[in-house]
Amino acid sequence: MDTIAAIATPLARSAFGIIRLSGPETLQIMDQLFAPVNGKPLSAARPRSMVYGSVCDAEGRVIDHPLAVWFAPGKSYTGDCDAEIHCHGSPVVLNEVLSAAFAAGARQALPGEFAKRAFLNGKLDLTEAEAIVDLVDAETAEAARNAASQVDGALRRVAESAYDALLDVTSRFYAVVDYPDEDIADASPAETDAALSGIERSLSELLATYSRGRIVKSGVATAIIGAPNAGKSSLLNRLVGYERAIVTDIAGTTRDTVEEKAIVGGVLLRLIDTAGLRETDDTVERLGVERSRAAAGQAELILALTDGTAPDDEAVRLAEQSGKPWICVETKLDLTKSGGKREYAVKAPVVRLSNVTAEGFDELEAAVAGLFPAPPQSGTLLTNARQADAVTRALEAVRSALRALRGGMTPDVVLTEVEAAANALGELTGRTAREDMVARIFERFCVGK
Ligand SMILES: Nc1nc2c(ncn2[C@@H]2O[C@H](COP(=O)(O)OP(=O)(O)OP(=O)(O)O)[C@@H](O)[C@H]2O)c(=O)[nH]1
Ligand SMILES: [Mg+2]
Repeated sequence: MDTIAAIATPLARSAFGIIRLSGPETLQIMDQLFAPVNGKPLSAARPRSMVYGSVCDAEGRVIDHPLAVWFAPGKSYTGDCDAEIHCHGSPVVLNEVLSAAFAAGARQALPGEFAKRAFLNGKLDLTEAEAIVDLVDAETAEAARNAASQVDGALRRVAESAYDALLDVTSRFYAVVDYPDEDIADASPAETDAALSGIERSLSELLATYSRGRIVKSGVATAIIGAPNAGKSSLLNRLVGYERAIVTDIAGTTRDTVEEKAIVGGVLLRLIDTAGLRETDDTVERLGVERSRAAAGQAELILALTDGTAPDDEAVRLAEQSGKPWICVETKLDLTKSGGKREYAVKAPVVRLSNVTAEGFDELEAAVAGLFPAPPQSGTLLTNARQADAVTRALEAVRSALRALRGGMTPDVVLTEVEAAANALGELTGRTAREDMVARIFERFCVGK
């Protein structure tokens, strides 16, 4: 195994920047690069304690005065010997120090290579490794909280306990199949049924978290539709907090779709502002209107706008027919307050708001939060398709095993299904993951992770 090095922080001017090393040569390389002020080499310093000193470039000229720390094998992130150099955050300094590390024998780390080594050394399972990426990429507090408890093993524990329960079932079967003459207290079909039913329940609960997990991680695709001048672009701008889209009093201002993310009611929305829905002879606008309909078709949430001063309910009808979650939004409340309220006979929350005064936005936030309620506890949300796929296959196999058992099939048929379930769950945590799959997961990481 060789020793790898990478810049672990963004290459931008900042207070600090960190270079990370891992592998058997780490301490030799550090002793060449880094001269502690106390005169003792870093390798003689206590692990896990910061040492102040200077670093030199490849020609031996001092380039920075950083802090350095090393971690002993077995007591490090990767499980191998690791070190970090905390430099001042100058991209030039960081690149020079990295070059000096290469000159001293390290090589550039590949994306995710530190985390992959940690996985191969048994320091992390795949759910924990994936959660590190999710934590760094988190766009809402809920996403960060979920990722943080997954880094801490929340999902691994659920998966492992189901995995262990499956192994327990298989081991009883093997005992009976392999030693038919021994008087082994084999599990009765009723006990096996109870064990498998328990696993079935916990896996289906886990799988049910995926819809929330996807929302938490990737956000909800949200189409803002309505007649021209209904206030779609004004609403987008309000929600994102700056003048993202052009707003004018000319009907047909927005032609193309405009996308921006915003957190509304604690939910990350991927908002799509669209062209106003109307019949038109203008070629460009007509293409825009087609895009509006397509956006509504692909959305997971529709905000159907209707202008409180000029009722036109086409968007409301479109949303209602879509069968998707939607909110009926009447705009221009500041102009309609004195008049009577229009009533909407719709099966969706109705919100009246003003893009000018911002009145009614709390109600909009509440309506979104009501459509996508947060689960009571986080940490065991499945957040990616790979995880959901593994759990789906495990669940299907457990259900087949139960069917075989209840249908009075021979034990080996049940056993085959139980083993298939254990294998699928093993992929979730990485116990039984194939090498190419593991490689693909870590390629998603950035360099230095
Ligand atoms: N008084 C008032 N004016 C609003 C409100 N919302 C939008 N407007 C005005 O209505 C006009 C149209 O607003 P836009 O946000 O461009 O409407 P749009 O739905 O994006 O229109 P198109 O892009 O043409 O489809 C602008 O003059 C806005 O200032 C509101 O809540 N109250
Ligand atoms: Mg617009």
